[in-house]
Amino acid sequence: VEASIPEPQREAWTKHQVQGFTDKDGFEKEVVRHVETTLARSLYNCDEGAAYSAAALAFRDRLITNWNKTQQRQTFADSKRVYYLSLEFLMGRAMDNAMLNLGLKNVAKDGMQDLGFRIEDIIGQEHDAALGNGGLGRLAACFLDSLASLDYPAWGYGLRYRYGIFKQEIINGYQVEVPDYWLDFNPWEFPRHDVTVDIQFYGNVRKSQDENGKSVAHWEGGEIVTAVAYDVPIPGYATPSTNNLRLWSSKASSGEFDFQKFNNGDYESSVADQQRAETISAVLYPNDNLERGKELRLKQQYFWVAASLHDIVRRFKKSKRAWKEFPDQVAIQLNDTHPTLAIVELQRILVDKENLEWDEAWEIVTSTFGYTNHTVLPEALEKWSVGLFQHLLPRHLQIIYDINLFFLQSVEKKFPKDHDLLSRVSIIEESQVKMVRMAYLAIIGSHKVNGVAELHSDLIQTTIFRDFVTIFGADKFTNVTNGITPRRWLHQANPRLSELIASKTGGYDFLKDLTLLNQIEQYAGDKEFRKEWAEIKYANKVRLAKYIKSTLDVTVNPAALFDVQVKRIHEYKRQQLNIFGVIHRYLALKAMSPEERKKQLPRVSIFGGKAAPGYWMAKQIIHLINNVGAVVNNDPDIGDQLKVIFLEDYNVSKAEMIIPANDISEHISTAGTEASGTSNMKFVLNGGLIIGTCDGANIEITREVGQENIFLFGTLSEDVEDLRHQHNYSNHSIDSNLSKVFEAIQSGKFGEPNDFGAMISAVRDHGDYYLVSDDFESYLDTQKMVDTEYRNQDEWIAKCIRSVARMGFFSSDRCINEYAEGIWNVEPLVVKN
Ligand code: Z57
Repeated sequence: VEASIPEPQREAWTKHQVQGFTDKDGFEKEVVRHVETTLARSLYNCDEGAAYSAAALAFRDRLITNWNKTQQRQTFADSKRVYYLSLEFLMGRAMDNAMLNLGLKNVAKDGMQDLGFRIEDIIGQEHDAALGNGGLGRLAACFLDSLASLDYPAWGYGLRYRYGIFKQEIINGYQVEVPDYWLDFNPWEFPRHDVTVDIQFYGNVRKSQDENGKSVAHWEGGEIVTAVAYDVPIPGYATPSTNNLRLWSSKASSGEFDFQKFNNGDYESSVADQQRAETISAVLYPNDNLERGKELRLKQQYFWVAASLHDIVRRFKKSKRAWKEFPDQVAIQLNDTHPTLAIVELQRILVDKENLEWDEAWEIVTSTFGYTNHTVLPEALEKWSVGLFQHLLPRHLQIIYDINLFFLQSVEKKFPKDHDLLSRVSIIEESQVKMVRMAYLAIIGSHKVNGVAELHSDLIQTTIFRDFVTIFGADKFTNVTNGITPRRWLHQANPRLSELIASKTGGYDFLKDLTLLNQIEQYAGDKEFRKEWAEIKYANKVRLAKYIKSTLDVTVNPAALFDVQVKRIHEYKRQQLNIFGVIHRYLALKAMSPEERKKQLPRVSIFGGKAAPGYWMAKQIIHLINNVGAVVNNDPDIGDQLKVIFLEDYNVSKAEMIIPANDISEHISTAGTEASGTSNMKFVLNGGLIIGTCDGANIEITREVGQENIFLFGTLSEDVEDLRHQHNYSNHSIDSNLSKVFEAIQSGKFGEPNDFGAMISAVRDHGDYYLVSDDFESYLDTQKMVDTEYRNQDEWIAKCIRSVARMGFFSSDRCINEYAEGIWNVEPLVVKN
C-alpha cells in the first residue's frame, strides 16, 4: 500500500499519533477544549446544547482513531468486503451508543458530572438521525452494529437526506407533518469533499463498432450531478473495529453550474440549476410498504447506486486483480429492490467501460449480488414504467432488455413452449403501460434471494416468486430470520435490566453472545430475582408515565397493565383492530356497576406511529385513536381503569424509552402480511409478553419462548385467501360485539361519525380485506386471558424471565453470521488495539 508520506518523515507521524482519551480526566480535557476552541464558548455560556456538542466531538475524535486503524487494517489485508446498500438507515442517536460500545459511558457520566451536567440530559440533546421509515431502515442500522461488533469488513452505502422522516405533530387529533431538518449540527459525519463521483442522467445512446467489429454503446449528453461522500463511523461493541457508513449528498457538478449562464448575467437560473441538483438528496420518501413511482425517487436510486458502485469498483481496481476475482473481493447485499439498478450498473461498467464480454460480465454480476425481500404486499413491489426508464436511463433500459432476452431464452430452453410462463416471469410486464418489475430483475441478477422470517420466506417461494423457484431451483432461495442488536435494545434502552442479567451470568458477555441469556432461566422461580425484575419493570413504567404526564397531561397509573402498539400505521398492521377492542372494553366498563368496574384490571393502551402523509385511511385511524382517548381519559366513571394514549412522533429514541415499559405489546397483523416484524423481538427482550397473530417472526418467537409464554390468536395464513373470497361472494356477517363498537362510533360518541364511515365500511361493506371481523372475537377472548394471567404477578414475571432467557436467537449477530456464511462468504478481520 502506498503512503503519501515518505519513510524518513513517518517517524514524526508515529510519535504524534492521536491516541484518544481513555479516562475521566482525558475526557474532561477534550470536552473543555472543544467548548473553548471548536465551539468558541466558555464556562460562562455553556448550556446543555453546547455541553452535548463538546462531548459528541470528544467521542467523535475517539471513534475516528479506531476508524483509521480499521480502515488501514482492511486495506492491508485486502480481504473480501461486504457492501450493504440501503436507501434507509434509521440510526437514532449516536452518542449513547458510542459511549457504550467503547466502554466509556461511566467515564463520560462522571466527567460530565464534574463539569456540571447530568449525562441523561446531555444524551437527550441529540437529534435522532432518522433516515428511514420503519422496520427496513432500523434493520439496516442493527446490521451495521452487528457487522462492526463481529469485526466484519463491511460498508454501508446510503443517501444523506437533508430531511429525514417528518416530525409528527398531533393537532386536534389529526397528524400534521413537520419537516425534519437535522443537519444544523451533526458531529457524527465527516464530509469528504475530495471523494466525489459525477452521475449522468437522461441523454441518449450511440452505438459504434470497435476495431474487432464488436458493437460498443456510448451514453452521451444529458445532465451531470455530483455525488459527495459523507462518512459516518460505526463503532463495534467491545472491539476497536469501526466500520464506515458512506452517505452520498448531491450537488451541481462544477461543470454543470453553468458558468456560461453566470457570466451572461443569468445568475438566477444558474442558482436554480444548483438547487435542482441538490433536490436529489433533499428528502426521504415517507412511505413504508408503499411505492408510488415518482421520477425523483428513481433518480435518487440511480444517483446512490451509481456513486456507490463507482466507489466499490475504484477500491477493487486498486488491488490490480483480474475482473473474474471481483466476486471474491466484493459481496453486495440489496436491501429490498430499491438498489436493484446496481445490477444493471455493474453490468454496464463491465461491458461498456471495461470491455468485458457480456457472459463473462454477467457471471461476475450474478456472483456478486444478494437480494433480500421484505414484503409480499403488492402495493409495495416496485415497478417503473418503461417510458420513464427510457427518458432517465436510456442505456440501462437497453441492458435490462438484454438481460431479459437472455433470461427468457434460457427459460424457453428449459421449458419449451410454455408461453404463459415466459410472460409471467418476464422483467417487462406487458400491461397497458409497460413496466419494469424490479423484484424479478433483482432475482435474476443475484445468486441468493432471502426472506426475513420463516413464514415469509416460505410465502415468497410459494406465491410471488414461485415460477423463479421452478426455474432456478430451491437452493437459490433461503431464509434469514431478522434480528436486533442487544446493545441498543437491551443494554442502552434498559440499563438496569442489562445489569441484573450481568449480575447472574458473570458479566456482559451475553451482549456478544445472546444465547448466554439462557442462564437466567434458572432464576424464574427465585423470589429475590423476581422482585428485582419487577422493580426494574415498575421503574421503567414510572419513567414512561412521567413522560405521558409531561407531554399529554394525562395521569396514568404505573401499576396498570401497559399494553403497547407502536409501529408505522398501516391497515395490514391493524391498529384499527386494537382501537375497536379498546372501544369494546370501554363500553363493557360503562355497562358495569361501579363495584364491578373496580374489580377489573386497570389497563393503559398506548399507541404510537406515523402514517404516510398520503395514506388517508392510516390518518383516520390515528384520528379515531385520539378521539377515543379524549372521551375515555376524561370519563369520570372510568378513572384509572382505562386510559388511551397516543404518543406523538414515535421514533428510535422514543422507542428506547417506551419498549422497556411494556407489559404486553401488540403484533396483530393479518396473517401472511408482516414479513417479519422486529419490534416484537425488542418488546420480549425487554421483559414483556406478546399478543399476536401467527405472522412473521411471531411464529419463531413462539417456537423459542414456548406457546405458554405468548398470547396467539386469529386466522392462519393458509386460511386468508378463502376468507377473503367468502367475504366477497357471500353475505359477510359481523358479530354482535363488533357491531356494537360500530354503533357506538356511528352514534357520535367519538366525534363526527362521518369521519370514520370509510373505516367501518371497509370492514362491513367492502370485503374486509384485512380480516378484522374474522379475528375480532378471538382477539377479545385473548385479551381477557391477558387480564386474568396478569393478576398472577408471580407467574407473569416468571413467564417474562423465561421468555427473555430464550430470546438469544433474535440477536442481529446471529442473523449477520448467517448472511456472512450462507450468502456473502466473508470472514471477520480482527483489528488490534
Ligand atoms: C419496511 O419497513 C418493511 C418492508 C418493506 O418492503 C418496506 Br418498503 C419497508 C419491513 C417489513 O414490513 C417488516 O415486516 C420487516 O420486519 C422489516 O421490513 C425488516 O425486514
